[in-house]
Amino acid sequence: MKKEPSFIPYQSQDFTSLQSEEKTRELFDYMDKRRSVRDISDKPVSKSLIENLLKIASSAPSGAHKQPWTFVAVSNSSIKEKIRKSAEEEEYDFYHNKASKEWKKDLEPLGTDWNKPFLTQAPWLIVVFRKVYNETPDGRTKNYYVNESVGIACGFLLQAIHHAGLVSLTHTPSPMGFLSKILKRPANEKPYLLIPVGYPQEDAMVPNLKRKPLDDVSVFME
Ligand code: IYR
Repeated sequence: MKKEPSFIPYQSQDFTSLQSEEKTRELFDYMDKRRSVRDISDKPVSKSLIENLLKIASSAPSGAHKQPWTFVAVSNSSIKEKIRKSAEEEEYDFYHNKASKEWKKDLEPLGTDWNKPFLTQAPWLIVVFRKVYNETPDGRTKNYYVNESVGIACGFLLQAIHHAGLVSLTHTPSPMGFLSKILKRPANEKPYLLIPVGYPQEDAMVPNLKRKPLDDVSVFME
């Protein structure tokens, strides 16, 4: 039997256009201060705060509303140690063998290397998995636009982390298969991003980057 869609009224926000402009100017100033931070302090962050962040991430739109993601939040020190050890092995190989000259040159302004102390310093590591399909008691079901959906959810997550006064880093050790093993994830879940979260160290430094002006990233056709 065909399922009838069920609809409810959309709860709109009713701002004037002036209010919207003011709000978006303020939001831009605020979001423009968000930076990827590697100098993360070990100051604790409560589990309930992390739960709120994950609820915000999971409110993201997704293909056919399948919400094809799992967020694994790790505060356990011995698991963080294991993740750091494996990530640093991959990163050592990347910086010494795999990375092309061009790639290493592009990374120079970031000052990165194979050392990843933030993976044990940060109070939480949020490991995002994308669910390529679902395993249900009745068999496999499909997900759609999984990369797009999980990418959007991670964007929501990064904004929420900033909103909470915390910092994060979108870390992508490659390959990331070790995360599935250490975190014992099923075969339908693939690692997507490793996001350490915490307060910034008091003396945290970030690269002096400039963002592209709007003209370089947009085209208007009026
Ligand atoms: N995964 C490595 C290398 C790296 C790659 C890119 I692209 C970056 O923007 C930053 C780092 C690392 O985390 O050091």
